[in-house]
Amino acid sequence: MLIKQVYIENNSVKQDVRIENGQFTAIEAQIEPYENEEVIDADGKLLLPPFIDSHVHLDATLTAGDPEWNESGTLFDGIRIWSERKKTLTKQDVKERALATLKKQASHGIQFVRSHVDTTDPNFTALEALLEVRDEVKDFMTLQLVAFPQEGILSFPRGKELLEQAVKDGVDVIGGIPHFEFNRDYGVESLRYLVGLAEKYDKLVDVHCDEIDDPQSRNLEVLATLAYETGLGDRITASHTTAMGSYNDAYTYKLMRLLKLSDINMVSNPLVNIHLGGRFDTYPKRRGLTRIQDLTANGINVSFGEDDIKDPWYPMGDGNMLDPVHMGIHAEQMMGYSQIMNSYEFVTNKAAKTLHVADQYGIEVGKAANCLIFNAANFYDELNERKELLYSIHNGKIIVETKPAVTKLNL
Ligand code: 17E
Ligand code: FE2
Repeated sequence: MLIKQVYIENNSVKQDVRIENGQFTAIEAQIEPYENEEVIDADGKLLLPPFIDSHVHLDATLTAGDPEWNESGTLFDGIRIWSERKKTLTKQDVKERALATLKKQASHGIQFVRSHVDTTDPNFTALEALLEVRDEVKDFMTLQLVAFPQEGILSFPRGKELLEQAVKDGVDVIGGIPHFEFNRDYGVESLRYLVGLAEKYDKLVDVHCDEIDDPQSRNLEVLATLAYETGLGDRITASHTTAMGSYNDAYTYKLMRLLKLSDINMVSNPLVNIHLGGRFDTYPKRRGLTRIQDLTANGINVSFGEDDIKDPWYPMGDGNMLDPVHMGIHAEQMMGYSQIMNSYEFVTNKAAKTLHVADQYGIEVGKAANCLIFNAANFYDELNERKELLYSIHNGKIIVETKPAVTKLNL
């Protein structure tokens, strides 16, 4: 297959891209087609590596309103409502909802997903379902599963045992929720425990860390210290870290040094945290996000997740990574021209680093032919005008194709 005359990642010069046997085999200014080669004429269109959702909860997806709507809009009511819904889970229910969401995500150009799955359920219904789904979708989606102890490791009956069992059952990543543990000591002990498991079983780590508007919530410094001292470094990710939006500047300055030393990855979920954050404030009201701009300026890897798609925490969501990017650059005031232009990085290359798929990822000769072609010339236009995803190509195969609709104006 030959893709003609695309702008690769906002480059100002058009190039041709050849795909053979599922790999990129040539990227040059002009390539002549072979006889009978399939040619995609994409003159002046944007070519990007595929979208990655760094953080979503596929076990809860598409359950909004069941058994009740989250009217307060707090994280805590979300956890309470989910805890009720969890009692009625069946494997088929989880599989159907997760598959529907993954197909929706694929239709918007996502090819890699990291999903948390609640393991504070002694039946492991959602875990068993998602382990099967991971296998069933592998031809169009790389799905990583995080064992996520939603109700705590030390604060939930047999929490430690359940987490280790989930790891043995085959998750890819180990999670935690230190700010939700009963007390600070439990928070610290939970982090030591889960990082110990990651060393023992050779797994990645992704912790829901300090997702609360409380400047005293300081588990991130503990997790980063563990990342540094164990040498696990960028195998560890801190998700949410919204308390950082409430930390004072002196403390944050000191923390930044440790974050850099530790090489930890960070994930922000702008849609969900702008919605859940600041709920206990009247006015002034906090935005409830981590310091995306500061972290990025300090060279720390930050990627974005959608977090929720119609569930007890967030009633919206369509599986489209342009939504968190759009919200993120608004809420964090990252609207300089080059910031907008480069904002695709939060859901592509930076996310590939977080998921540890960077070696199989990117528009380079010799790599798997995974890419997206948009009906726009650059990412600024794409994000602003939401042009069609013309093609999503996965391992050299077209898995999504859109014919632009024609709108007629009778003015
Ligand atoms: N659970 C949690 O602790 N925090 C979240 N943002 C979601 C689930 C979606
Ligand atoms: Fe989350």
